[in-house]
Amino acid sequence: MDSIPTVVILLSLLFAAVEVTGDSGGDGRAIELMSTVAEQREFDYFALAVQWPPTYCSKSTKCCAQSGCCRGANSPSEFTIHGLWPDYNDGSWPSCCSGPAFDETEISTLLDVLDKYWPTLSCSKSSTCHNSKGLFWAHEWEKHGTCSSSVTGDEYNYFITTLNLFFKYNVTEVLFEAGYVPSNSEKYPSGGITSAIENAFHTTPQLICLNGALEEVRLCFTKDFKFRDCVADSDCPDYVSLPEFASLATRRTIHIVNLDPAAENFDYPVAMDIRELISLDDVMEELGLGPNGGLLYCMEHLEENLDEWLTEELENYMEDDYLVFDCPGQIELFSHVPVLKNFVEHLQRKNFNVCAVYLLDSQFITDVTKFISGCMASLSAMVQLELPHVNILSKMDLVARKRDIEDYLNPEPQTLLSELNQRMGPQFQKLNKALIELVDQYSMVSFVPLDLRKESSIQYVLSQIDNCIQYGEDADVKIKDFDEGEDQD
Ligand code: U2P
Repeated sequence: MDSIPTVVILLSLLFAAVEVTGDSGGDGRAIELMSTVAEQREFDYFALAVQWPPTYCSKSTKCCAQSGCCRGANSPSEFTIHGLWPDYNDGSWPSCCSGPAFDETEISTLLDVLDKYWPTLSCSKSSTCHNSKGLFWAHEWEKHGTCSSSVTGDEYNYFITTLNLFFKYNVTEVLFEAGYVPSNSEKYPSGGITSAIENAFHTTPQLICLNGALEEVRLCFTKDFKFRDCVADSDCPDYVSLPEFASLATRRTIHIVNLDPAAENFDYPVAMDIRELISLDDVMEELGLGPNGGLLYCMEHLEENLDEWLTEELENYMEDDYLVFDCPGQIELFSHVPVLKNFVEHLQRKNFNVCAVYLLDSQFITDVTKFISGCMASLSAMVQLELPHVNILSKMDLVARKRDIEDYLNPEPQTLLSELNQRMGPQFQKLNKALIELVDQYSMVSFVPLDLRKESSIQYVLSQIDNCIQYGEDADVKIKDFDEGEDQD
């Protein structure tokens, strides 16, 4: 399968790049196609599978709007439903039985509850039994719900039955009360977790683990919803973790590329560095140029060496890599000098998805005139680079009076105009109006605040950039015949 790399460009000036392949983000569940099986023999019992989202989400490296893994501070903090599965006593299960295809309108009254307690955790769309891709709920209904209809009835009843079981047997509550609380440092005995559930429900659960972390608890029921033993054994080691949500920002592999020949120190590793090609100090010394002329000389040298230096360096970053190009802040690079435009085109020719991220220092925004000037600089980069573009108000953690800045996050054009008119002489009124209309037309008056101290803020910024570059939305379909009894994850 061809890889479709992705690039983010951060300006102001940071230039960021992401490279994404057709990898599914480790979510096999969502990318397999299944063939429809018309009739299957009657099942023997039910398994209710509830999953621990932080463990499930530790597999995914991508964010997208639909994924419960990407809700930052609002990410699920308890076990959520994976599915209610009809099973056979021999350890196999029926799937994709004849029955109506998933219809969201059937469960429209349950959507809020399902979104919270049965969230989609993956970014890839789930395979349905009719060789198409859809919601996770569609997958669970068509694969399992259709095979349990002798007991759970139609689609609405399948979902309501599952929700009722989930609420009645609250695995999260049982484990938390027994002291098995989320922790990134503790390990808990699997036997203790099993005992806690046995004490509460008088049944033995099946525990499923991923890399030593508890991923799923399965409770088994007879067809009249009395507890019974599951057929398969737990697959967990003796001691397991129950991890807390880990930041996607820290889990994603990001490579920083320095494009500033005048940069001095970095507190983080730099994967590629223009200074290996050319440095401003050398240019100033050898050619007798000043800092600005020297910088432009360096950038033009970079342009001339795109094929050799950049192409060669980029070869080290193929599979699923996310590159951030940190650009020098000189405005001319984004207004009329074509170096960065050519740089971007080079990346695009190499099949990268590229996005510009414009960072405006929030401390700079002390009044409306500065805000408009920041917008114009960003607009100029937008026009020059012709890229999907995200505007960020950075360093929000350093702003003393947050309320003053918040007014600029999504301001009314009319309010901006009257503030501008108040600050400037009457002869500028026409110009002010034209400026505000321009800024409004280009949707520039919308900044995402970034506060580095807040996980939710970082997650939000990442999700904006991910949407922009379609990071995580390019999973290819692995075509695979559905084999009854085969693991789908
Ligand atoms: O365990 C991996 C996947 O196999 C399916 N499964 C597992 C056990 C069981 O009793 N019944 C069953 O269907 C699940 O597939 P999914 O619903 O995710 O497609 C489970 O994830």
